[in-house]
Amino acid sequence: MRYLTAGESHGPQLTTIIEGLPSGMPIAEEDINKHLARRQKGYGRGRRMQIEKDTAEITSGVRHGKTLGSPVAINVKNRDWTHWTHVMGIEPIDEKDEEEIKRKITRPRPGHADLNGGIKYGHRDLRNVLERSSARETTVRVAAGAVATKLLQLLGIELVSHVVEIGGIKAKSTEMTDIHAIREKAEESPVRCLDEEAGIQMMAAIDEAKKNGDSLGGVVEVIATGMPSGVGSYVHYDRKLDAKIAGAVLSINAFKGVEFGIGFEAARVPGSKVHDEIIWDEEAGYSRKTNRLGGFEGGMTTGMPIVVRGVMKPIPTLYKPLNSVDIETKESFAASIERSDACAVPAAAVVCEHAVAWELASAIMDQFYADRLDTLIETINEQRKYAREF
Ligand code: EPS
Repeated sequence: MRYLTAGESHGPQLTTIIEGLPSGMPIAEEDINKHLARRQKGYGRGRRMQIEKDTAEITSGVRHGKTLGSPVAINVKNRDWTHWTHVMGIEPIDEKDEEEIKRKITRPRPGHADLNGGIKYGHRDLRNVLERSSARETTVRVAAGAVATKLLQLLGIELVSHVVEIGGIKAKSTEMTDIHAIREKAEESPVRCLDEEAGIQMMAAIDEAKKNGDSLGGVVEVIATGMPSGVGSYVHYDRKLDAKIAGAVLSINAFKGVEFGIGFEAARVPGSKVHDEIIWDEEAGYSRKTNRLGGFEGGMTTGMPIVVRGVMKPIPTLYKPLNSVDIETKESFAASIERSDACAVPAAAVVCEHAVAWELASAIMDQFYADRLDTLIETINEQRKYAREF
């Protein structure tokens, strides 16, 4: 299974095309829209999110509510486009109008793709870089991930995301194990935090950062339950599923780190406190007494919940100016902005959830390929039975 995304932040629309879905899979625009709405929320978002109301329009690959097996195309309109029709127009413009229409950007923002992207593609108007490098693109990554989520649900696999840290404020580790209860609690919190007390402190920290013209990063966690064991492979580096997930998480805008289970803590404790003892019973088959490795051994799923955390740096678009250099004059200046999100960590948790969902669904399709949903379900159930009795 594969997908592409296209679209600029202030262009007419964003698009994703998904290829490789089985036929006969029920899917509706609402299955996507509910996740797009979750991504738009979160304490600390800026004014752009008041303009947008992200809504998916499926334009191919689905007939009467079910996938056909052909590519599924999904479009999401940018409402903000109406303010940018001239600046972001597709048609060529007269040189004499360039100055007025283009609103050329020659001042790269530190921490963004602006300068490197400009040099790389020869764009002396840095808008040509920032329009695509913008995290607006994560809208359609969530749309593709929402379709993957639907497929996973039909196979008995559920995902949830929550925020474990913002601006150095850490949530207490949760006692909750029921994924539905975790989901409910995360959705109730404006910062998607399961620890109410910490959530309040996170919001105060976001207010403080905003007041100071600053921004905050954090850590998000994604949990996935119900994955069959043995997905991915130890036999070759590029078939290890944890590595693929790590790559997907790091490809989210502003993500700088990733860990599974106890993660970096594994460097600090002996092996007896890292590895999970193996147990077996008739009903569940093989499982582990603990889940410190976060659902992976040897690049393969163990059947235990997958626990992935991603680190997001603070958004680099700051009201508090950082120094940079104008590429036309080579003079230094203090970068200032018109609008930004003081903190997008809660939204990024939803993006991360969908990035992980995509990798899980894609790995399942690679390993248990089926043209039809019904045969896919059968194959996965057989695999679960085989592994239980092995
Ligand atoms: C973003 C800058 C802001 C954010 C945007 C990501 O947009 P604008 O430049 O229009 O003010 O709101 O996020 C989204 C639009 C979104 O949908 O999440 C950036 O530079 O990455």
